[in-house]
Amino acid sequence: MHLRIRLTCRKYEIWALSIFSLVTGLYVLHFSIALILVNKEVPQTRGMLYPRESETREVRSLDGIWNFVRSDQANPTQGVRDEWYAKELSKSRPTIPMPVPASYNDITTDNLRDHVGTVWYDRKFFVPRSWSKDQRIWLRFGSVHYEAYVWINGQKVVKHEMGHLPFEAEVTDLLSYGAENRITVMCDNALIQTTVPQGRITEVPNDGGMTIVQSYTFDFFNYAGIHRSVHLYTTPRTFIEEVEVTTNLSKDATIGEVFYSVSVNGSAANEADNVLQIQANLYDKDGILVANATSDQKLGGKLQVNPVKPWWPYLMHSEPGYLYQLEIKLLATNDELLDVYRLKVGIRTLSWNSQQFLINGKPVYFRGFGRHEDSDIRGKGLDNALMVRDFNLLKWIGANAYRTSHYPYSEESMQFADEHGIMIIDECPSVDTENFSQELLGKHKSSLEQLIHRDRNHPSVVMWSIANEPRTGSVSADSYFELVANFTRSLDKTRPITAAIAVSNTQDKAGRSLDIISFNRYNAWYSNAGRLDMITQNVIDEAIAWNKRYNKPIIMSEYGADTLEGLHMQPAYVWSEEFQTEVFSRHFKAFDELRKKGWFIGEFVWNFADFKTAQSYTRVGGNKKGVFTRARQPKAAAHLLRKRYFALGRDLDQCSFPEDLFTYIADLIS
Ligand code: BDP
Repeated sequence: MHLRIRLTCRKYEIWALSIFSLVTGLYVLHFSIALILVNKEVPQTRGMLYPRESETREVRSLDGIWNFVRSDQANPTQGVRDEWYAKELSKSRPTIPMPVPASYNDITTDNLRDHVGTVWYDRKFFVPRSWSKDQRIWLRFGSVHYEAYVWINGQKVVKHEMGHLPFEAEVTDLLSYGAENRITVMCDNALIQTTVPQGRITEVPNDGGMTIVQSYTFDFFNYAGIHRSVHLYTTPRTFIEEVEVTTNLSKDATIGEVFYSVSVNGSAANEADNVLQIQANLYDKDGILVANATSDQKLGGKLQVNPVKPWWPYLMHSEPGYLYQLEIKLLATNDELLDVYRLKVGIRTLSWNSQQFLINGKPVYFRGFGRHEDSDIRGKGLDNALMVRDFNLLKWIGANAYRTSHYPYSEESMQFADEHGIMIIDECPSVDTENFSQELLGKHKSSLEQLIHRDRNHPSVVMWSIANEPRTGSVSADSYFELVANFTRSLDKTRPITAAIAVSNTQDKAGRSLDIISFNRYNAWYSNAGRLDMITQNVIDEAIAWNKRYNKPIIMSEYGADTLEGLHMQPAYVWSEEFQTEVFSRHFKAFDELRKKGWFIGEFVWNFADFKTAQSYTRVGGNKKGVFTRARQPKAAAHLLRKRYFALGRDLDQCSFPEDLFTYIADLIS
């Protein structure tokens, strides 16, 4: 039997055998010819507010060292069949220690890195006796890549497909209180043609017979595992389940408005004679109450702040990233306090037209990066030290934006971007999208639904990116992206939609459905390698062509050159630090020409830092297009880029130069 079918059966078997009874069907090969796509509903996420402590809520981390087992590649469903979740993993198989959060791939010294299929994690934890009292307990994962199955004390809890996005389930009735409990997670890294992102699994001959190989066209390593924190948290029986916030500013930007709407979950919400109320209090950075309101019956309302401090991006204002704290109190009829949840709110407006993108009425010129969540050893695992270092570098270099290429980044980094005034183009995990199918469309839409549900309250999120380098030249791409874009718009009308496109502007079929056109191009690298004299005019011509075709604002969302730190060659030669510096400089010339046209609104270097990819003869230990090394140290081009980003900041937004921007050379040069 062909492996794809065998794997299909195996996967099918997992679902059929599993206590989840989630029989979702076979892997299907899809051909994009004459595809008729139907706009079906997608499941809506509920709840999942970031876990925060308050006087009514407790949060407990389950991060730490877990026990880990890898399944046999040829037998990925064995653990489900043999019910490994029913007892400690170590009773079924020898376990090894595995850190959480982290990718598992680079932790061991054997070939776990290239494992395809399922792996298992478990750990024990105590639940205090006090938690048994009249409240609800939730288990929440920041992200598990790609698919997760979770059990508590051997009982099914939740299944979630799609990495980089949170999921949770109530576990109140599954826990033992004042006693030890066990959590078991099975994680599957297999990507196929109907996962987001797509991949392939094939069976190929090797020296030992046959082996299973995972392949994908996207250019970053398919790290897997429990990538972000695992939390247990408590809520009252009736609790604040959702908070949605939008903001507005008066024309002169002196008065701010915060619109909030709240959903409540719990029995008290359903009792006819119990009129729940929301008390909303808004505090400024010094903790001073600046606005408050008590909703009358409706679970929502408006707060007015006068005078307001709007949220501004870094280097566009002397006090960027200004955040208020919104306190939401849920009260019962008798004024009994049921629940309290607090979140940060930035007050700002976004608008766009065929030429510009504006924040608080001021045109924005993006100067930023495409990035990756990637580092040595921990792979894509959340790492606060790395996150803070990255933000320090972003600010050092004078960037005001980045794109979460090519998947949603951690919630902690979104909060950090809010605080620091870094604008985010928030990308869903659809990368190199092809072989468009109804099933893929459903999952693609679901990825956007989950992303928007998670990130809609972040002032830093200024745009949604619905794909990176989709194959938008095909006929089916036309209706596919129209459906994806319209769906995104139906969820959020306050932000524009883009996609980073790599097909030529004459072939593209997605641009008509977008608000802002972003294009990726590697002049002097993938085309005309080494030809520094073939960059500037090509970039100008292509940007003009995109604008002519769609009459929309244009961003260059990727450009760059692989660069081996420490390799110096004069005259510049590919892979050298001189070459990267020259490539940047030739692009800057093009960007300055384009800026004069009024509709060119941003430049994003590829990439912020070097990152790991699948093995290939074009990659030396990974993709080296970083302006910083993987260890987050600057390459020569970083110093050039820094001068440009601050020069743009001063010219466009009147920011001041850092004292060390220019190195003293001689009195003669000013
Ligand atoms: C672009 C992709 C990006 C790659 C980059 C490259 O969007 O993910 O890493 O090329 O090849 O096409 O460096």
